[in-house]
Parts: sequence; C-alpha cells; structure tokens
Amino acid sequence: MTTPRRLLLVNGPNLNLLGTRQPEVYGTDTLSDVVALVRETARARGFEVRDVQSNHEGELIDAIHDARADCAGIVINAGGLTHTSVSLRDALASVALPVAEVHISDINAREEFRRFSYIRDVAAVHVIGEGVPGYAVATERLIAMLSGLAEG
Ligand code: CA2
Repeated sequence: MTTPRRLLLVNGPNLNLLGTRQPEVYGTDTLSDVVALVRETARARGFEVRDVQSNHEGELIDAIHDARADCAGIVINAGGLTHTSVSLRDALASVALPVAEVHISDINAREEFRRFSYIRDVAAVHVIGEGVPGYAVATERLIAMLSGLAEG
C-alpha cells in the first residue's frame, strides 16, 4: 500500500480563541491563519491537510483514530490536554503514525504544571516556543521524516 500524502492537523481546547486574547503569550494570528500556514507548508511539499479543532477530548480522539485510514502523520497542539490526558496520548500511540508536537509558547518556561507533556514521548518531532511559525517548522520536519521513511 502506498503512503497517503495527507497530514492530520489537530488543535486542542481553547485554540479556537487564538488571536483574540493573550497576544503577549500566543501572538495575534488566528486559528484560520494557523490552518492556512500548515496547509501551504504541506502543499509546497505535495501533501494535503485535514484539520480538526475541538474543545472536546473525545472528538480529538475520534479524529486521531480516523487518521489511521488515510493520513501519513499528525501535527498536534493538544492545548491544555497536553498536560492532563493519558487518553489522548494512548490514541496517538495506538494509531502508530509519526507525530509532531507543537506548542506556540515555551511550556518549559511557564508555570510548573505546563512542563509535563503526556504527548512528548509518543511524538518524533517537537517544536516548542517558536510561536505560530513553529507549526510550519513542525510540518516541514514531519514531512522530511516521512520522506526519509518512504526512501528507506
Ligand atoms: O503554547 C501552546 O501552544 C499551548 O499548547 C497552548 C495551550 C496551553 O494550555 C498549553 O499549556 C500551551 C492553551 C491554548 C489556549 O489558547 C488561547 C489562545 C488565545 C486566547 C486564549 C486561549
């Protein structure tokens, strides 16, 4: 079976509010800007993107399960679920697709409770604290990894 040239972009709780509050932490780009950036970055490398944002853990888990059928990898900013959700981590581990973890802010330089990530060790790529452009970096690194896997 050939590897699908499609990525799943997952944004977790509250990221629908991007660009509306806390610009000093998250910048002024909106979620639509994030999706457009990831789409364009992927398109330039021959990949398409399906995107999901939800404030509901189960919806994110369902989308991750569905990705198994037709996606080659997952770019995820799990929002606050990063620090709390064993179930989201289990979903990512169970689909066994390469995962890129993104955080807009530097979670290691904020409150203590943000330092732990349940996603960290099920992800192959980590881009932390590079702002919204970090999504493009994560997408590029994930696609580079996938291209390496396809060649090897
Ligand atoms: O830095 C990140 O990308 C985070 O994943 C964002 C999460 C936070 O819980 C993580 O610790 C780090 C929160 C997203 C909330 O986004 C908002 C954006 C603008 C206004 C209000 C919320």
